[in-house]
Amino acid sequence: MTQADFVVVANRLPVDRTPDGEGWRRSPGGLVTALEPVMRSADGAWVGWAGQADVDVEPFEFDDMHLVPVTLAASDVQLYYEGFSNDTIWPLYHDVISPPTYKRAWWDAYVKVNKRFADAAAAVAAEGGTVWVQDYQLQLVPKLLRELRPDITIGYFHHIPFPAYGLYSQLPWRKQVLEGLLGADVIGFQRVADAGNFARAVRRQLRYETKASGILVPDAEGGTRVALAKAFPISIDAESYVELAQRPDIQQRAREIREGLGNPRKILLGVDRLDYTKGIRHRLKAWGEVLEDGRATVEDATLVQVASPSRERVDAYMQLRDEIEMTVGRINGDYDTTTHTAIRYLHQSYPREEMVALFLAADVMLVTALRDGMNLVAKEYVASRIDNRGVLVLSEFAGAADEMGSALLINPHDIDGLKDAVIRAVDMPAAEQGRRMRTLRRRVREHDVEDWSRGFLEALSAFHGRSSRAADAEVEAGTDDDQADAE
Ligand code: GDG
Repeated sequence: MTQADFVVVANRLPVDRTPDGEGWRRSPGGLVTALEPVMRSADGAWVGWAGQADVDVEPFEFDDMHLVPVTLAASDVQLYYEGFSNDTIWPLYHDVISPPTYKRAWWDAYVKVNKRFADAAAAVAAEGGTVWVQDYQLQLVPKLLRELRPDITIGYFHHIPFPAYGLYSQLPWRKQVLEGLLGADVIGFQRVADAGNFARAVRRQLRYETKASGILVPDAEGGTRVALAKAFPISIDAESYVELAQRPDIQQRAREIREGLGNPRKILLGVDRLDYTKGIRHRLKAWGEVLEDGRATVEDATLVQVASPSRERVDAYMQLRDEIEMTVGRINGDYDTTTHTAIRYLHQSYPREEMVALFLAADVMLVTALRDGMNLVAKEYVASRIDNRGVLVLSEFAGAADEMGSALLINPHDIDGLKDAVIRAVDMPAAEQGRRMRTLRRRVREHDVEDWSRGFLEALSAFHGRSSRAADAEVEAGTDDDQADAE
């Protein structure tokens, strides 16, 4: 295996097994698209799990990328992935919407597996190269990697929220996780507020000094280096959505979807992984009440809810599925007619072409997350609306709300407010839809995913190896309102 100047480390490799179990195919997802140009130009490598437990796979080439599989035993999947990542960190970082479970055996597995990823990255990175670590499953990798390979530049991007200090401080291993992340030269977050929460946790727990976006971290030689903690909001490959939306077969499919639903006057759409952070129950409740109040009928509007299967072996997800399916059954039982339905519920995954057809068919897109790092679906919907029509109803608790102020912003906990927004969206005049949609589309097309990765990597190469004095001048030029927070 050759060494690479640019290495991505993520929980999953960007490929899945083909159905025959013999070959590989690219897994859908924005991260692969975002990183493809850099991967190609830098002859990059990608370190990650291939998705099957207890299977050793040798490094291999795919689509001009060197893929370096990390093996996970079934017990690692259970303790590190389903346990610590998805039943401790995920609920804690999403504001404890579901209670996090703290288990020492899960933490031990998390440490062990993070070491394995760090070892694999250290082995594949070339002298003086760059490693970009992705997301909450690998928060300890930056520090472990720096210890193994002080010569390399390390970036980390956090795709989910970073919680307020009062919640973060519940974590029994709160210091170790902060130290793990601070091994990176640049720690990227979705929102300014996430970076602020992180800096506050560092000040409170580790007593390190912060200056604007810079954090002064003691280094192994008794000096200080500066790590940058800053927002780099992620985005989508907007042009690929535009291209799909322009395809006549996909437009035809959108018309078929409408007809298949009995041509209701309006179609409302929700697209989410089936996850308790996405506010699917709140959305169903609001829609059920709109029908109950007689403010809409099933001939007026149908809600299509795609809930793609997710984390099906974690208890909280099984319970959520039961609750949602019971609610859908009740609402449909009460309001369906022989020709029209209140909710078309689809617990399935679809190809991207079908998703775009759904976006084109939907007059109103409902994103009602209770907490969400960004929410790419909101951006995919507006990118697909080449007709400048349609209304995005967007939770203010999704990172996307920071950039998408022209959506109808809602608080999903306020069911009356959500109901009013749904009605307003359904009744919105075409001219207002156009004004809002044009602004939203401009933003997403200007700040696409390539812009995101370029911005992060430029900051990373500019910031690496700063002595605290060199960086001081720069960070002091910024304002330090974060420091002014009452602590
Ligand atoms: C995490 C953070 C952050 C969903 N169902 C199908 C399907 N999808 C696609 C969507 C979208 C992606 O999956 C989901 O992305 P989100 O951003 O909405 O949410 P998470 O999965 O929770 O992602 C999130 C993101 O990381 C990136 O940083 O925005 O906040 O939680 O692209 O379209 N795609 C297809 N079929 C489906 O059935 N093809």
